[in-house]
Amino acid sequence: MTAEYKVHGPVAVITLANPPVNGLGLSTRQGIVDGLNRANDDAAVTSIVITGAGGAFSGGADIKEFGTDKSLQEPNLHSVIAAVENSPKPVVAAIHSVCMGGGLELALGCHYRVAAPGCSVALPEVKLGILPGAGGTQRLPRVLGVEAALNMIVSGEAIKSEMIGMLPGQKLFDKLVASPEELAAEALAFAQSVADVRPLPLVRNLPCKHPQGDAYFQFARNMVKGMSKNFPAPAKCVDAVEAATKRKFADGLLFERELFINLMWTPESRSLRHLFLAERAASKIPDVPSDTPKRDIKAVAVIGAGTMGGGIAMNFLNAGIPVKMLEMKQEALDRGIATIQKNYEAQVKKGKLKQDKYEQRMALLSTTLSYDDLKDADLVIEAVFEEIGVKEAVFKELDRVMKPGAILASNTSTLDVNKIANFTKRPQDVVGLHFFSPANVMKLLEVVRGDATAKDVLATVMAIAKKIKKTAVVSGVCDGFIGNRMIEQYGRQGGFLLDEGCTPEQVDKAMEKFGMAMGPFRMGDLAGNDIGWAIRKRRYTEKPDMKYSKTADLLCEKGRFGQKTGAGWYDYVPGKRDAIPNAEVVKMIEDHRASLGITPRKISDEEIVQRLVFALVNEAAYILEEGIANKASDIDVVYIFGYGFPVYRGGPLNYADEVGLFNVVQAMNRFAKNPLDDAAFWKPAPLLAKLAAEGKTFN
Ligand code: 3H9
Repeated sequence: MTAEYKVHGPVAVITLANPPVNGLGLSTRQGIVDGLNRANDDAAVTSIVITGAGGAFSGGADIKEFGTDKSLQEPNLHSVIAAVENSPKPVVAAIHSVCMGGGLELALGCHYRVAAPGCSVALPEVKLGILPGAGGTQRLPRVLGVEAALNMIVSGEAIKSEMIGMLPGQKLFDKLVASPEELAAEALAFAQSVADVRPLPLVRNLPCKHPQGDAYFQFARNMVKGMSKNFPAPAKCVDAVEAATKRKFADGLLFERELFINLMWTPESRSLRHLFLAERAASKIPDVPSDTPKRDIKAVAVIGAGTMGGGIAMNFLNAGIPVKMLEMKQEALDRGIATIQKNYEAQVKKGKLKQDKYEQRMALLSTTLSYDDLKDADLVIEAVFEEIGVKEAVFKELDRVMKPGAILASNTSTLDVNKIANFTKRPQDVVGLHFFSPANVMKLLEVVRGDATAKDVLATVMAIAKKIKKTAVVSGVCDGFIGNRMIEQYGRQGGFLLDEGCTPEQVDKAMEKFGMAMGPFRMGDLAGNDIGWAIRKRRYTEKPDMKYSKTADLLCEKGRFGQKTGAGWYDYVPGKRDAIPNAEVVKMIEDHRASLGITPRKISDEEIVQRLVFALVNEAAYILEEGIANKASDIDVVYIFGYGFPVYRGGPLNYADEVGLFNVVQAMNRFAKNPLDDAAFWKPAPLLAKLAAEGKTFN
């Protein structure tokens, strides 16, 4: 049982004890009901307190139980809350730390609520693609007022307990104690003080009205519609809260239940739930236990003050960690510092950063032209030119100067981390930290594990990633690691689509309609088409049989490298990022197509999306099979946080699972028959073929 029962004088205390966040799984729910029964059967008990052990009152329904039989088994959360409401003895929720989702709904079912300050209070279900399904949409408006409650429900954002609930007219908390340490004693005292109150107060009996209901809900609906394209849950939250103002409580509850169940079955909710667990699972490395000792990271050094180096440095400054930046020339350092200042000043201007915080961050930044000055750093990250000879020189210098035990990291996006590690006499201390550009903005960090990388180095960089608010995923060593290795195949398919009849604009629009932040050609223009060109030139000698479209090479031969040259697949106006289609580029593609004797055909958006996404999926299957990624969900995390894959599709492998792997393989077999495509490429990776044949999924 994951709820404890103890009696303190006349008060029974039921303590949820289901770590890490007291999720309301089956055995916890059963524990609450058993505790209530015991307390009500015990003549010596006059009132009951429900609280949570450890660092939470409750994080809500147990997300890991969703979709399993346990989530359906009695007592479900509705029955638990009904048991609380119907308890003949008063039930007091003693709330602290985290009170979210079903946890808050449970508290709202209690007769009284005593809260500690600093507690994060939220109904965050909308972030999982659902809505509060145990009365939250019906009870919260009754204690907070309709508008405040709807804002909380639609945004899912947490508010600190001291900021809500005690304002005039609000009845979320009956008492806010002075400090978390006092909660237990105060809740016991409160419970005794209400022992004789009858009838017991119930939130459901409070009125729920909005003075201009119709106009307000119309306004709310319009707002939500504009902000939540592709996400069905927010609009349903509005419907449910409106029902609270217009229907009897019991009817509103039924309506909420119906909406909750319908949302639970949507692919969007499945994807968001998958992503919630995937993001947390990414930090777990199978052979690196969570209690692996970590090295202390108090000071960081960054080699290179270019866009990447500067962005990397900002992450650490933001987290309060001092950074020393090294460059070869003072002018380069000055330029780097100026860029960092400019970025921070833009944030200050927008009101996102306070002036004093900006000054504190800049005070943590220092510079040097000498490697010897870096020797005391605990972690050094190299962000220099992507050429193995340059990396060799840097790592030999680092090996010479850095103190023993310092972690030496490379920000390489393609080079062999094992080779880089072997430039030093301490390969166990070397790791890849592949930040994505702009490094101060993008959430993804690929942590590249070399053959010799020590486990405590991995544990340390995963922890530091969390500290600088990155989502880290571990990749083995291979060309392009997880993300760029897959994107190469995506780019190849994009090229074939141009040869066969598409324009860059058509492909980009189809992918953007699918939900990608940017289509492949706009993305190429942003990253720089010369990067792909350099890789292809290498491939032409390494893999002469691999088929490529030549259009991207022709584009680069014209010097159209993308946004940085003002021209790529599209034209760009200086200072703006809008992609303007260019007739010459379209003509270049048409001429090339004609030179190959290809008659263009009309290609549907569906085919475009399938070819590009399944290209990612097949390469991902090889990556999994080779052990480059530890698990399928890691690959989904890489694509969501690093490549703008739509969140509501849960990543390429989750999407493939949703489509059905049998259907994916069928489509690939069809594509293989296209003489203008690459039949060898569409041969399903053995893992994909096996899963499809067995009717299984990646995740
Ligand atoms: C709901 O309640 C539905 C009801 O309305 C209706 C039902 C009928 N369940 O984020 P962290 C785990 S829907 C199970 O790294 P933090 C998490 O997986 C639910 N597990 O820590 C991780 O496990 P592990 C509505 C949960 O301190 C560990 O806790 N509730 C749950 O940065 C630490 O998580 C939510 O949506 C859960 N509900 O943040 C709350 N929550 O160590 C979502 C967390 O094995 N949760 N875990 O990887 C959060 O927002 C944050 O996790 C929280 C802690 C603020 C609680």
